Amino acid sequence: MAPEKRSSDEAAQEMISQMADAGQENAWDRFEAQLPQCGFGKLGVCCRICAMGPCRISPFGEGPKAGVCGADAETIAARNLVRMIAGGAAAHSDHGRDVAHTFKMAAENDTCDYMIKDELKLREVAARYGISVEGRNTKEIAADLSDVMLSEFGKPDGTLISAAAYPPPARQKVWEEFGVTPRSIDREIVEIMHRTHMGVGADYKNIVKQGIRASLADGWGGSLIATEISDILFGSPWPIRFGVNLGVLDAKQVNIIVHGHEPALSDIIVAVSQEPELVKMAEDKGATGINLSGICCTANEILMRHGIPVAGNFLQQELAIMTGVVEVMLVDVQCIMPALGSLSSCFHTKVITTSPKCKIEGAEHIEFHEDRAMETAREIVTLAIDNFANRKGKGAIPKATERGIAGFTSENIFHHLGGRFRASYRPLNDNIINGRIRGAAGVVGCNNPKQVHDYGHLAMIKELIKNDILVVSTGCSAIAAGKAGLMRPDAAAKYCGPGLCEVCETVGIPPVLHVGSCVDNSRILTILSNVVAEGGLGEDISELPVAGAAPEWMSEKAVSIGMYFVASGVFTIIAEPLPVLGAENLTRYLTEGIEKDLGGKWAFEKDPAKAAHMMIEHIESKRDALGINKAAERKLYDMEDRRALAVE
Ligand code: SF4
Ligand code: MSK
Repeated sequence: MAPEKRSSDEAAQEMISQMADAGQENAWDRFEAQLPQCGFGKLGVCCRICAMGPCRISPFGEGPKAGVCGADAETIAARNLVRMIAGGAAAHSDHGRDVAHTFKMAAENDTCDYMIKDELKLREVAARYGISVEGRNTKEIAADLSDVMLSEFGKPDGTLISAAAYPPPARQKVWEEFGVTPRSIDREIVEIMHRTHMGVGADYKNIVKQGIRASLADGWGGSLIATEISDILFGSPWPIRFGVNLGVLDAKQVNIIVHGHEPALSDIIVAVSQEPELVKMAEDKGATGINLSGICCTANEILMRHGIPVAGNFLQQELAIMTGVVEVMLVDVQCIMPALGSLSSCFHTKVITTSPKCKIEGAEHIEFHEDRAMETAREIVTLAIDNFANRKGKGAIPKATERGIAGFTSENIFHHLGGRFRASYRPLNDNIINGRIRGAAGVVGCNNPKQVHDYGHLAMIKELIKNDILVVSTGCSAIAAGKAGLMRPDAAAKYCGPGLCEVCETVGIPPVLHVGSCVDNSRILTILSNVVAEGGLGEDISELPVAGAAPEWMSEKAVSIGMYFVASGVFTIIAEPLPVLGAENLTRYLTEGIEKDLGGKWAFEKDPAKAAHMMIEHIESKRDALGINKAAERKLYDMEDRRALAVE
């Protein structure tokens, strides 16, 4: 297949051609080799939960209507769906737990390689978690906060503190009445596995209900903990310039790419790769320096805090190795293709796994432990420097790079909208109410070879900003937007409708705001809560003129994210349908009925422009309901009116 049919990114197209010329296989080739993919799996009606199966239900009238145990299509598809949520919520939340352990170590140990970088945020978050902050020092507060947060994963009673501390009260009431207020994080995930075990739940709505509760434990629990602690420990992001795409690699330098999700090691690698002794060592080997860049969400973590360039998003991981100039690709957890192990054996590139949770055939393993973080980071950087001499040939780096601004958070975005002296959400709410900004959309998520790489993100985002919808973005979607120049402030004049353009140009922000990694979708939840709290746009998130989308999703984490947005009251649209279409009632519930229970619902639409218009239609319907679509009448004052207004 022609490279343009695989990716809309020129740098990616160039490397895809090179892989084809070199006879190297990539994700697109492997996808094609899988076709046609299993129809039962796609429709969600294949069950292999017990050894009486695997069972499958034919959705076309012929064939069995139930598995050996009697489970029908609705039960099977619901069980499969919520098990995806369990996988996604587990990944995010385990990430949160790991950062919480590092935080605890920093709080309790004076000689630790980590220290608390944002004391103000520590105090704010601690207060939200009910920890007294008055007259106490940083270490004491941090020690208490880390204990309380760690106990949120497995506490036996009660509900999550954050579920009562962050969302609007009206949202909390919806969850309480529907019975989905999340309890402890691990408990909700475990309960999914129990409820979907052979011979337990067989009522699809009741099965989905537990999926909803676990997704809320992810978004408002595990992911939120990951974001809050990362800000406290590694520093809260601030708007920062960055370079993006494969062209950020530099043939003259030692190239190290970090890839995966967790910031604990990569944040230390940033510091270590700038140490003069190591830079000197690289120069002694003939390099001009050490060039650090990232892929996927580890990239987003160190981009947001240090401005480290981003080499690419999910579907570019193999392409980066193909350039032949990567000395080390350092991976932690999640979204790392097993294919990297065998691909790297054709190059001098060393793929290094660092987590005991993620070992890959063909990769070297250097286990990372937070208590010897600097030491491990130096070992890895030295290994990359030594590997520079093993490079074969000049390599082939595509020229394409773009620049943009990232580093927006729920705390800092609106300092920009409000200006230095009016830091509040008021200007955002006012601009939505007066219609300059029609609403906001979160466009997030992965790449998927079923869609042309990046095209879904870009076509959707461009359609939204053209219609005066402000876009916030995370994960690989944010990287796609950055590569296309949508995170440059001058993108406003080029792509936006007049209202959004005016706001962006006045404040100096791009129309697409990079708010971080996958766990940082929790920042979007916090932004929505803050907009409600500011007033004038209803009492609940479900009343806001907002929508969410994942136009190229592929991972289980995206299902959990989508479900926690729906359960928070947000209309959420994805391209590849959830694997539930073989279960008619379940599909109808997720795309219609669930709205009555929770205020949000799912929609599936592969055409990104069409999907954007469904979001716009939804946003306009929310504006109508809020009564802010009535054009304000302009009163033209004559002299008589002016005299009447004059103060006596
Ligand atoms: Fe088949 Fe039921 Fe076992 Fe699933 S749980 S594999 S439907 S017998
Ligand atoms: S990295 S989950 S491919 S967004 Fe967070 Fe990208 Fe999706 Fe992984």
